[in-house]
Amino acid sequence: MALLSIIVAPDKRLKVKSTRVERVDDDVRTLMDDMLETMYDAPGIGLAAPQVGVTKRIIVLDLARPDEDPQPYFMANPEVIWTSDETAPYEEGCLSLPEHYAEVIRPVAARIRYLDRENEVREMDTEDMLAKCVQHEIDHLDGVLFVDHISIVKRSMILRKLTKAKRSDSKVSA
Ligand code: GNR
Ligand code: NI
Repeated sequence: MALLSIIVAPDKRLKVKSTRVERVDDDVRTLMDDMLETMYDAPGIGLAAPQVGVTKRIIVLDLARPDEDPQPYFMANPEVIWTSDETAPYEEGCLSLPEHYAEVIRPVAARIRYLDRENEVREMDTEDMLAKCVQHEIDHLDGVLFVDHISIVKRSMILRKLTKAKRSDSKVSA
């Protein structure tokens, strides 16, 4: 197991469309395990491979609370195959947009098809926070961040602050 470093926006690597995995083999499983460890360490409730510099369609999730048993999901090539007509706002955060939050409107329920850790095709019905999180992770695989769903004014403000933070970080470490 290894901790991977998480890419922070603005960064071109977060805008790339990731490619499908052919099959979930040992290499993909190792990446999934490292991503899960990185996500727990952050901590976060989801992580997509492009956030750790790998442009493959792989995500991990675990929405269990700290006092509950872990409940990790490993997904390759996840696809949204149905969404509810009903939408609702939900306050989203992102490990690639640290310390910034905004309300994003998405469907409240979604059916997802994916390959699991054993390379088996599965379908899962999600709702509420899980549905929001899966849609957020699949967006990453298409180079989309939650700020791409909010007003350009709010998006520009968040990205400007992150650009400034990067500049002052590099001054400290230089
Ligand atoms: O840890 C995370 N929390 C979160 C909260 C609301 C909606 C989505 C998320 S996902 C985020 C981790 C992350 O950046 N995944 O890509
Ligand atoms: Ni994210």
